Amino acid sequence: MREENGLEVGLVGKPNVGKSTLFNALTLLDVPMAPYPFTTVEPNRGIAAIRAPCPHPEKGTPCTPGNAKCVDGTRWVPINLVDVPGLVPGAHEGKGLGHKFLDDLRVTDGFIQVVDLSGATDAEGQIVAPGSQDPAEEVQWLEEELVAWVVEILGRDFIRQARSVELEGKKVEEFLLQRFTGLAVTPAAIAAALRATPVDRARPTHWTAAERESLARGLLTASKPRLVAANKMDHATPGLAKGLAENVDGIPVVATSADAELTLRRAARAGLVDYRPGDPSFTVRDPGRLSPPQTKALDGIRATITAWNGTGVQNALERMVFDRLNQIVVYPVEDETHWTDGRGRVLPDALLVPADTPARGVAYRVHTDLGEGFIRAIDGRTHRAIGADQPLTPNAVVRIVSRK
Ligand SMILES: Nc1nc2c(ncn2[C@@H]2O[C@H](COP(=O)(O)OP(=O)(O)O)[C@@H](O)[C@H]2O)c(=O)[nH]1
Ligand SMILES: [Mg+2]
Repeated sequence: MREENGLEVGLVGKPNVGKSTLFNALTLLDVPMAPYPFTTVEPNRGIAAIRAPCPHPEKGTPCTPGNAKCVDGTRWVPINLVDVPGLVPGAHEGKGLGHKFLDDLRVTDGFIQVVDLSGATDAEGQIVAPGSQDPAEEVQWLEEELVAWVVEILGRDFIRQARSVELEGKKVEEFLLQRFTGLAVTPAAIAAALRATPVDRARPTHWTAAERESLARGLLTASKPRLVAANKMDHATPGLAKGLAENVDGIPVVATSADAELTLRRAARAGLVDYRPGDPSFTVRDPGRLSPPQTKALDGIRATITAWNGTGVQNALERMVFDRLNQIVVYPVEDETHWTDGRGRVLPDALLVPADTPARGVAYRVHTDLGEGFIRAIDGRTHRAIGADQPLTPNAVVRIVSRK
């Protein structure tokens, strides 16, 4: 079940921090959850959604969504989410679910690292005294695992390969791109890594171990954007939240309660509460229908989300997609006046694309033929032409004019 051409975001972290709970909340799919390590042995894939304002109120006509449903003027745009279990110290050496873990990570566009803000799980996910573990260390520790992994890939048969680069006068960019094809690394990420670590491009055999490590770090930063979900905020140990603050080593942090979000989404589905993901509050429909334990659970959740201004879960996913993966939503149409497709459907598609995608690239995403025959795009609001190389603005309504 993969949304075609869609983004894929991974959920990563040591066992027992709440990855599967977060996954279930964001997808409302049921996968096993239990307070012990490795409940989730197979990676779980599902569809989550991020919110974008729907342009339909500007037209004053209802929309006819295809891929992304519209609720009161908000579109819910699907993305792929994968729950990646198996991170333990030494994962890059095959510990825990080591290589499987790294394999799942390879294809993601970026990931959310879930850490335990209660500080009550050790590196293997065993329950320990609250506050005895520092979640900021988990972030550094994952970074080191990933760097070790990339260094290892870079180092495979390195000297022989590097020598052939030198003999054949091959471009080092090409060499690195080939090396990391499996890692979903783009030429732009390689260029960024090479800017950050100015190695001698003509002589890779001379690269020092420190240079290779620094290159690996740069590649990771550029190709796997990350966000930290500081989970179990409902049981946060005071002080730990401060240690994470707004970011840890430059990686933004969002406090979450996956547990509260899952309960609220389930209660909403059961018709017990009115709650929309991302809302800072909820209302109970009929307090008389709730059992005493339900009332107690919802009271607890209310206290948490009042203190933290929501569960943070939807917000974390959206910051990942919009801020870290730098995506925008655009609405391709065939008729720039009525904002319809060929069958008269209003704003049928909401498309997620990287913000710097030129208009022609957006055309390719709609259909290869549209990209190949691209003449120009037309802005559905201003009716001005948009050139092939011009990026679109967030929430653009756009018609692609094509020869094909
Ligand atoms: N207090 C609290 N517990 C949570 C939260 N999210 C998950 N948990 C609990 O943490 C335990 C491990 O959760 P799970 O999702 O299986 O963790 P995973 O191993 O990382 O997939 C379960 O008992 C969850 O109910 C949360 O936000 N707050
Ligand atoms: Mg799990």
